[in-house]
Amino acid sequence: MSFELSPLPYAYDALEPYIDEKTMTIHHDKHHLAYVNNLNAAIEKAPEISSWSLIDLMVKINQVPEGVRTAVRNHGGGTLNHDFFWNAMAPANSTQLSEKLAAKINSDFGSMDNFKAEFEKAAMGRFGSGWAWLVADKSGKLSVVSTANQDNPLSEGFSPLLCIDVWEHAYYLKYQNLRAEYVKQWWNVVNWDFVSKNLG
Ligand code: MN3
Repeated sequence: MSFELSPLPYAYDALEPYIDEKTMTIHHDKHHLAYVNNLNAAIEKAPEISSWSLIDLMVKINQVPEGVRTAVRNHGGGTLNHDFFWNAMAPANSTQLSEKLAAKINSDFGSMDNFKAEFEKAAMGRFGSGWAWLVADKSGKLSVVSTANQDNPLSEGFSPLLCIDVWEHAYYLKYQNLRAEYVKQWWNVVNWDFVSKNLG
């Protein structure tokens, strides 16, 4: 079995003006595709994991054969993280937070503003390349974490609800060095239906 590049769930220009068409095109068609291809190349060398799902690969990363573990971590993470990221965005003002998620954010962060501030801090505080995430732990409690490179919180026992890619390739064409501005504008295209669904 080999993994395939999932199509974007909307048009390349659907997130304009917050995320531009050129960034989305290169990000999906070049960067995401490279992760998928490199993951498949790694798995070809380790047939014992050829039936594992992307989620299995991330949850059980420490059981992946050592010879391909770093490649699977980087490119399996890159494949899954981008699938998740595309689905975590939607055209501006087209989705809505569920009452259940709104209540959960209030109870675990104090308020929506506190949650957003904490999430932005994680996105800004990630030095170099990586991600910021809203996650649930095994007890269901929500928190914000950041991961380096293409690591996924599934490998740390968390369930992801939302993520933002803070690699420069996610924003540099439009925002250049202004990561804070990208993060601030990105809230306009968060897919709250998706985040609410991930709460379960
Ligand atoms: Mn990326």
